[in-house]
Amino acid sequence: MTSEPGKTKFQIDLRRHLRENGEDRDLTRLICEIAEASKYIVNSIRTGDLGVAGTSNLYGEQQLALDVLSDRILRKRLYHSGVVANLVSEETNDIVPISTECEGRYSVAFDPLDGSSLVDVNLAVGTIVAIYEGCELLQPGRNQVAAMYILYGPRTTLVYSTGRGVHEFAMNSLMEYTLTRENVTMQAAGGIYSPGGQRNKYTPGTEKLVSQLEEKGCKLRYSGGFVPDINQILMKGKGLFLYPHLHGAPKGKLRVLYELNPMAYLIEQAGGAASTGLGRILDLQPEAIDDRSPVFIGCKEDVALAEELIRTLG
Ligand code: AFP
Repeated sequence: MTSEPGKTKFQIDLRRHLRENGEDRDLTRLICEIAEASKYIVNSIRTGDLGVAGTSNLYGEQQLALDVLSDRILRKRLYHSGVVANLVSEETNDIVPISTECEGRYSVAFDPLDGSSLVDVNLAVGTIVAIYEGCELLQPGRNQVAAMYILYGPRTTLVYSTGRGVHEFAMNSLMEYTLTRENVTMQAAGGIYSPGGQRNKYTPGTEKLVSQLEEKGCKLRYSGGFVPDINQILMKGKGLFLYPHLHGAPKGKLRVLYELNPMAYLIEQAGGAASTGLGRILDLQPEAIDDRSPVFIGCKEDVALAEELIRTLG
């Protein structure tokens, strides 16, 4: 059977997918603007000097670190998109008002280049984005209207959800994002564990969890980049990532606004779960933009086991 031009799975681009999913025009625009920005970010990662912010390049020009550069690229796009009210970036950590109008606009929290220290050693990094309707950014993650990430690995992929499934796109040679996987779903329990934090700082509950996962034969897969680690779990449909509360760091390491909320939204959309160990990540009420939280995220049964052990053993 010959398929109608433009109808094959591989030819559905991001904008068309959003349109066919019946998404709001402005939200479509916002997601596509972020996708556009990522093309410049990937280009900087591939070709840019690995300079430290404030140093100059061969021509004596000021060089920017990749995370600072990525932040500027994304910020500029969002600023001129015409659909953003407020934004907050992990890079600057302050809420930037773009429009006084809240009605019909979106507020965006993003980490422009998560895991940026891994670029120097040529490991995968990513951009993570949380989108809310209106002006408020300090609200529970369950109120997100969309979340997405872009993974800069051997291939560049974009994963998004607007509450209607989780969909993956890959950047082709023309730098267009075309659909590769639609409605990604997760199984109930997994064979992978990604344990963040030093083990000698684990509490008894986490220690027991990790031992049980090891006894079950789970394989350790941890890259040090939140985006590739979550992407592996999401795309394989199995596994548990944890960055728990530690002795000396009761809130763990990862940030609620920029990292945990968007990833929790995507994982839940795919049928998984995300918990602090004591409750749902998406129900956290952030008090400050740089709030952190312990996290256990991935397959539902693995997260339930984590909650049981953290509740009983701490
Ligand atoms: P950086 O952005 O400082 O490199 O941190 C990356 C990150 O926030 C997240 O992407 C990883 O999952 C986590 O930290 C890794 O932390 P450890 O280096 O402590 O394993």
